Amino acid sequence: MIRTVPTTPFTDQKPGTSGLRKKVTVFQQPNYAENFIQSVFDVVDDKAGATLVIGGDGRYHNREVIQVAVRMAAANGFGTVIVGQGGILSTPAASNIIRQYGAIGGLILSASHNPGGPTEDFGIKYNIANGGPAPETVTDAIQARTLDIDRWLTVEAEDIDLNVIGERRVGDMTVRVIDPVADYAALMETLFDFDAIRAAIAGGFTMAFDSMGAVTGPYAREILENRLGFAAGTVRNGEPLEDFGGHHPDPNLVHAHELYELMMSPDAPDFGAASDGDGDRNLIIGRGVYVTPSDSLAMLAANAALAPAYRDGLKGIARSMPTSAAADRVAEALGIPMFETPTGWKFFGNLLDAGRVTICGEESAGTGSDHVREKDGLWAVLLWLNILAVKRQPVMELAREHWARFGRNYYARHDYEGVATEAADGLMAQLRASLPGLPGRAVGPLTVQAADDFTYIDPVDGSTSARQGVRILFEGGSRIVFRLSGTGTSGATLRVYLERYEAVGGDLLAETPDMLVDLIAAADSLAGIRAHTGREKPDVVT
Ligand code: G16
Repeated sequence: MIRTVPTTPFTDQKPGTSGLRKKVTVFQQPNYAENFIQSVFDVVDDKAGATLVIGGDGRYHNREVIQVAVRMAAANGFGTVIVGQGGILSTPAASNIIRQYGAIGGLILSASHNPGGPTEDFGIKYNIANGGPAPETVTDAIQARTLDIDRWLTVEAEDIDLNVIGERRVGDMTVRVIDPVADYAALMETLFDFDAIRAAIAGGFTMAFDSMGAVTGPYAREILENRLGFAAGTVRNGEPLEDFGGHHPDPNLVHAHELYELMMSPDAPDFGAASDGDGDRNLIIGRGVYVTPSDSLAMLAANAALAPAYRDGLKGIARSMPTSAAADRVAEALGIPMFETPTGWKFFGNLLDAGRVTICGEESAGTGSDHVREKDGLWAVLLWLNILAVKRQPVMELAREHWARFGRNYYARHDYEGVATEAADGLMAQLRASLPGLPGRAVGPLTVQAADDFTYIDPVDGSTSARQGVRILFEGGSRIVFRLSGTGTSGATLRVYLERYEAVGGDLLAETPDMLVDLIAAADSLAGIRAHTGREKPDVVT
């Protein structure tokens, strides 16, 4: 029996860079999650009898919302819901399952790298039939619906047992609880040379993988320890916990500092990696060398042909605008197209579907390929392992050879978190207003060559996305980008992206902070960061 529950709109349900993210307490308000889920269902065409995937990163409130969503899916006419055992599906695994089982879409319950727990963050994201995040046309329609919604639909039914694999009925709908890992692990075996990696391990190659108490634990244990044969204990913090063990599951040098310290110590294994809350981000650290996400994209692209899936070469590479131009030089050398998109994986979907790119990456620790339509943390780790196993080279040597061939894009991102929204908006407004007068202006030893607010015109469907970040380009190839994060849940986060290119023959082995001193000073002088935010230094440097 379908029950219609009257409701009134919430005005704060605009999806951000990656779905709707709020504090758990916001999602716990009566009707809050229900309104958003119903708004999604109201904009999905052809759902009668269709398959929907539901899964999440296991954070606090995951199971409750899954039960609500299952009942609502039954009332909205879906034929089948596929859900991961325990309510678990990493974001890339969910993307794969949507594609593999021909689902119409999926609800991914995650706030990604944001902390979890009763007072922390929760999120809901809708992915479409290609397995990728809903594009802006869809998220705009969802938001519009949240503003005039007046009812949501559900059925009277008991909670389903999420812990037991198998089929159940909820109303007229079938619910399949599946092993969250099996299909994903099988896909990885088709992409990479597992035998080459096994041979390297047999030859003494070691690694440490930090799951950060989040969703990748079961995936990493199965693939790295069970299938590849890394020693037990290679996967650390491998149990998905509702509060991630109190950690911030963001794989960067601040939050994964234990791994970083290990990799810089004399006891370091050959390779270190970490993944985030929902398994789509990655951190790569070689013995004694941190690889920035932008460099990782470039190095993976340059060597991808060593993995079976990419043996025939890449069709093209895409990166988000704030990501460094390191990959651009690889694309040029390979003679393939390079695309620059706004921040947000959803912007890669059209390029991947149209077969114009094979590999994509972002400075925010996301890399992936056309095997799914999400960034994929373990995929990046496995491609690194495949490359290192074939080349039989330490990360440090591979990185040095790469820079010697292509030059080096020194890069850092400075985050100012929890800034008052008005202060952050004021800073961006003043910066935007100053753009026309900047070209030609000297800032310390630097001279502005060009300055704009990035606008993207999608080469596949022609859609335009404006105001995607302020770019200030200097003579000589250095660059500063300013934008406000679209994934935070309290106040605003100002992101300042700093990049300096050092050509072949230049100073390729310097310390990054030393190389960025002039740019850091220029960022403050151009944007008045201290004056607007009252902050003396960034909260996080990655
Ligand atoms: C999301 C998006 C990414 C984006 C990142 C940072 O990642 O999927 O494409 O680069 O947010 O966005 P922002 O700078 O707006 O905070 P995730 O891992 O949080 O889903």
